[in-house]
Amino acid sequence: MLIGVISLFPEIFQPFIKYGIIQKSIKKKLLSIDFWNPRNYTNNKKYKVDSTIYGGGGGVILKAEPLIRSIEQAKLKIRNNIKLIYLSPQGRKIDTACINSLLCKNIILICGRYKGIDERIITNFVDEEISIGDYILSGGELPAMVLIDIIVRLIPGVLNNILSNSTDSFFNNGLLDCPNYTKPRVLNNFKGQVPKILLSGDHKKIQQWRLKQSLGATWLKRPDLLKKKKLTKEEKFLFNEFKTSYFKKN
Ligand code: 4FM
Repeated sequence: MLIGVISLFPEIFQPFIKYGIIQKSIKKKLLSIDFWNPRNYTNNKKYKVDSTIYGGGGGVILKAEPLIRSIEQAKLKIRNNIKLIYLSPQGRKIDTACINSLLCKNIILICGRYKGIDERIITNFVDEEISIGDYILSGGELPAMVLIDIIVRLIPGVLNNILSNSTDSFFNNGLLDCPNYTKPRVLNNFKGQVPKILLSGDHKKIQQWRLKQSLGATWLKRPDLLKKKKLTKEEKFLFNEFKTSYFKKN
């Protein structure tokens, strides 16, 4: 997968792409990330990339021409199957469906700064405007890294342990992950020791316990997710067991 990033501050991405699974997938050639800085594609002597907004009211936005040239350069390198994405709070809130639609594509991400970008970029070039949530950040760089991180984990071959991804929150068929424990077996003076069942070696029982805890965690922490989910007979049974012991304890 090829990712092109159009940003005034490509340095912000450097620590992010130098570590962990992003770096690994670049090394394995499963992923390539390139940067285009609108500052290098200005049409004026002062390298100006921003200008005031027509109609007044203050603030500046990114000018169209340096962005258009950056997009053209990025497209020269990436060439085919490109989806052009602009990250902004006005975009469609990122969700599973929207992520899946990006998976088989090369993408170009436009990171805005200041008060945004000239609307004609969105009208003429952008395929999808995406938001990572209802809050205002100071630029599109963090949202771009969030999006890259989400996508990279889903590229086949990137996570060597395919199971660890499929049991993560939201891929565990719409339920939150169950609690997990590791060594040491006992942490003195702390609440919540390792449940005995996890040490039993009984895989069937362990799998049931995990499903029950997932149902319980989703019920307590994200009831909105549980409402969306249709439970199987077994899940209903385990969920009832969870609630019974929860109400007994509280
Ligand atoms: C975006 C600031 C463009 C300035 C932003 C410009 C955001 C979000 C966000 C900030 N992006 N989800 N929330 N961007 O806040 O995606 Cl020009």
